[in-house]
Formats: sequence, C-alpha cells, structure tokens
Amino acid sequence: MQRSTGGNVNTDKINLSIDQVYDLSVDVLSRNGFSAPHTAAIAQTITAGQRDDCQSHGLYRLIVCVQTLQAGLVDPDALPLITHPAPAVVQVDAQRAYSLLAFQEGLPHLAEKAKRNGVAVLAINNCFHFSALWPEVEAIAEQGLAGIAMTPSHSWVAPAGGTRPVFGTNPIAFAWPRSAGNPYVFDFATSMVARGEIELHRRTGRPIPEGWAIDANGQPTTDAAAGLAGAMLTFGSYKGSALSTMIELLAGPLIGDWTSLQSQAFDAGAKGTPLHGELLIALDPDILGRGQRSINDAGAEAMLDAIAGQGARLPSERRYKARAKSAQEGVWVSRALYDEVRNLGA
Ligand code: NDP
Ligand code: PYC
Repeated sequence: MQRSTGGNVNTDKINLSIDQVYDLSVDVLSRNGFSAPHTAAIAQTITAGQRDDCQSHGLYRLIVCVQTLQAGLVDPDALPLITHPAPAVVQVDAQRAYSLLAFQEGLPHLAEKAKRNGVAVLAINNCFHFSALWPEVEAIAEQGLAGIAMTPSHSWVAPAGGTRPVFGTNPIAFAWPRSAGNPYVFDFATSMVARGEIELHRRTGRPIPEGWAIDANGQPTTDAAAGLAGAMLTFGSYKGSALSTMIELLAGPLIGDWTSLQSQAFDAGAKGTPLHGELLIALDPDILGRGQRSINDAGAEAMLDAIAGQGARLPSERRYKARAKSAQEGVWVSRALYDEVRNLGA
C-alpha cells in the first residue's frame, strides 16, 4: 500500500494526518453551527476514534452530528450545568447538547471525589450521545483510578427470546490503570456489534454476519438494511440481554433519565443521535486496596500476563497499535466518506 505522511491521495482512499482529521472535524462542526467549546470536545473524540481505527465512531459520526443539528434536535451551544447532590456524586446536565463537553467538565470533579471517598459517580443527564466510551474510561485511568462507563441509546435491539427492539446498543466500558504502559480497557456494545458497524456495511453494500440482526418479520438476515429496519440482537444471548437491561436501568431511571425506548420515541423518526444519560463510576485503588497498592498491582499484572502470555490478546491491544501506527503514517479514509464529510452543510 502507498505510504504517506498525510494529505496524499490514493485512487479510492485519502491519507490524513491526525491533525488533519482534527482540523477537518473542527471545520465541519464549526461551519455547521456548533459553538467553539462543543466543536473542540466533539472533534477531539472523533479524531481519537479515527486515530485508533474505530471506524464506526470516527469521521463517519460527523454525518450524524450534522444531521441531528439540522433536524433541530441537539443544542449546539448549551453549556453544562454542574451540581453536587452528594459528596461522592457529581451530576452534569448537558442541557440537550452533546455529551462530550459535559464529560470534560465533570471529569475533574469525578476524580477529586473518587480520591476523597474511594468511589464516586458522574451522572451526565439530558445529553445527545454518539461516542465510543473508551476515551472516557481511559481519561479516568490516567488519573490512577479504575473506571466504568455505560449508556443507553435508541431502542434498536431485541431482548433474547424476543423480536421487538427494546434496548439500545448500550455500550459498557472499563479501564484499569497500570503502573507501566497503557491501561487495560474494554469497551463494547451489548448488542452483537455497534449499530454504526451495520450502517457502515449498508453504506458499502456488504452483507452482515448471521446473528447480528433479524428482519422486520423476526427472521435472521444478512442484509444490513433489513437488519437496521428489523432488530439487532444482543451478544451472549440472555447474558447480554440482562447486561443491557442493567445499563438501561443504571444509566436511565437510576440517574433520572431516559431509557432507549424513551429516546427513540423522542426522536420520532428523525434518525438523530440518541438523547439520554450516561453513568460513569471511578474507583480509587489507593483507598480501596487496604494500603498495599504494590502487592495488589503485582497480582493484577500477573493475571493480565497470564492472559497475554498464552497468546490471547487483551482488549484495546489492536487499538493501541493502531494509535501508534496512525501517529507515524496518518490514517486512510475512503474518498467517498471524506468527500461526504467535507461537504456536510456546504
Ligand atoms: P467490538 O465488538 O469490536 O468490541 C470492542 C471491544 O472488544 C474493544 O475493547 C476491542 O478491543 C475488544 N476486542 C475485540 N476483539 C477482541 C479479541 N479478539 N480479543 C480481545 N478483545 C477484543 O465493538 P462494538 O461494535 O461492540 O463497539 C464498538 C464501539 O462502539 C465501542 O467503542 C462502543 O463504545 C461504541 N458504541 C457506542 C454507543 C453509544 O451509544 N455511544 C453504542 C454502541 C457502541 P480493540 O479495540 O483493541 O479491538
Ligand atoms: O453505533 O450503536 C452505535 C451507536 C449508537 C449511538 C452511538 N453509536
């Protein structure tokens, strides 16, 4: 494949440096009316997704961001409102803007409260939410804390044993800080796959694997459009279904916010980004670990080594490799996607 340092053009792909991905995102978002703080927060996350080769949550997401703005759904400049209902709780009302600025502003409070109490919760409410969760749990791990994040979306996913959508694709992410190197991080949808991945299959005319979705008649399908019109399936049968139910409850009614069914009803066919809450939990190993951090860390490392030592890969390993490669070589983006994104709102 053609090697490039950024900005070079191939026949059907274009190579962009990470800075170019960020600048493109800023240009599209600001030109379409997002305020400077929201533009920066959204562009950072989209750039991180593209850089780490998370195609379903990279530049492609700009299309939905602009569509959601043009549909009059998301507020492009509302500022987050921060409250402190309890010593270990910070609540951020995003006021119907995207979630990312609310997270950025809530994070320092979450970290400070976790380091004081051993555990703390950040509840983000009233936010449009499109992003992958790993940047957020990674940011918690950078503070030396273990982190968990979860969020509903729109009701696209049928419960195990059913055929009608109830759940969102409901991602859950976890990060564990390690003394050397990158944190241990996983971040996945509780559906078989993120909806964005099926949308990318539809856009490029590729069939989806069996088991990802059923059609509107409840029959298994490998047709991406039919799967999007029918219902997606949870991973792990009833186990994924139960996990997804937990996410609906904890990142919905527990924090005074909507379920995926309520988000979908609000959307009323506009096909905008889901509107709901997000729950983040931070845990401090220094406070919870009985004063023996180095012993505990050694136990954790031995367990992680026992996974990697037998050739099994740790989640995020692919992503960290992609990050290093992108820093050296830039990222390759399909020409069609690049053109569509560049012309958004033009
Ligand atoms: P995957 O099914 O690819 O699962 C992703 C996770 O599993 C990553 O941590 C990945 O690590 C890890 N993983 C994948 N393959 C392996 C393997 N063979 N061995 C070990 N670990 C592995 O992604 P999903 O489609 O479920 O989710 C993709 C993204 O979509 C997530 O970031 C999620 O947050 C986001 N999303 C966001 C939603 C929202 O509402 N905001 C809704 C749904 C999803 P690696 O990255 O290194 O491959
Ligand atoms: O890909 O499932 C998804 C998704 C939903 C909201 C944001 N991403």
